[in-house]
Amino acid sequence: MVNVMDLPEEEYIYPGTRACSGCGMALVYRMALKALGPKTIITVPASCLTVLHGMQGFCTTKVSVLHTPFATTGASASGIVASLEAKNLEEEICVVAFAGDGGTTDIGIQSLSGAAERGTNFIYACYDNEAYMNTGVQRSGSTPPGAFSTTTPQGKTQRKKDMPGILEVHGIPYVATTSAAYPLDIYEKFKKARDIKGTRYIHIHSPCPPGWGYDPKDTIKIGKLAVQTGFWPLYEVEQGKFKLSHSSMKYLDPTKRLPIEEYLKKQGRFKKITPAEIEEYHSYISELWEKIKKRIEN
Ligand SMILES: Cc1ncc(C[n+]2csc(CCOP(=O)(O)OP(=O)(O)O)c2C)c(N)n1
Ligand code: SF4
Ligand SMILES: [Mg+2]
Repeated sequence: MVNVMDLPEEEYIYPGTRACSGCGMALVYRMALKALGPKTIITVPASCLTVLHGMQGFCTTKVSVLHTPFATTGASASGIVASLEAKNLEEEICVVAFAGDGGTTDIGIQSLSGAAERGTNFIYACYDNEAYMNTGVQRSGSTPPGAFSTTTPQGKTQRKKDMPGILEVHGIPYVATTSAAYPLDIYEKFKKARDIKGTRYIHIHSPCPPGWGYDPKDTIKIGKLAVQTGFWPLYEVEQGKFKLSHSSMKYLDPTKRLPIEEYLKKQGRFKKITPAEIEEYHSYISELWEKIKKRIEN
């Protein structure tokens, strides 16, 4: 297991980005780049991450970044990989697509699926702040039930799309979930993914203070609660083999999980959640962990 002393001192994001204070995504990106290192090319669709990079003429990162139209993240990564292959640089330089949940679960899903089906040699990272945040909080396929957004003023009624599960059935060599609240877990998973060939997919739960309605100082607390309540399990699927990550292991035991209410009541976006919706969370979490238990036993 990685410890804090293993982290490289080198930073690949310059200080003073345009992300909000307490942004989970900014922390995720910083840790991911530490693991990926300088020989990396990133492609990013429209999102808060585009904004983090700055206005035209500036770039807050030390690695090359391509800004691509919303639907084309997987396709643009495929193009970069093809050009590196033509120059025999594909072993040396790692291509990484970094997109939000809207750009992944809805708008970019077809080009991502195409790239995964072709086995394109790249990492696709989805930072999941559970809505279209950059345009003012609209619901996405990844918004959880009961959450307020400007397009679900009474709370979303559908479940969150299981994007890691969708990528898993593409038969790719590596799928993982992680969280902004577990920086070492992020580092470890990106580092591992860098050394695997083929399409690798990492889905990262990324709390967002203005979009979720909590104080910026509480980003880590909120992110941890998602894991501690069992709502967001951390795991890897390597060559089809499921492995629960260390930080989620103890939540196999339901008595160790914190009540989901602890997570929901700390966020303004769940202000109007009903008792029936909370009950639905209880069923969702039990079903999720029953499936995890079965996968571990098999
Ligand atoms: C084709 C297209 N449609 C809509 C937009 C407007 N737009 C820019 S960023 C964004 C939200 C992206 O949401 P997500 O992918 O979840 O990333 P986040 O902003 O949450 O980081 C939208 C709708 C756009 N740039 N291009
Ligand atoms: S709106 Fe949310 S995701 Fe976007 S920069 Fe601000 S904190 Fe980060
Ligand atoms: Mg989003």
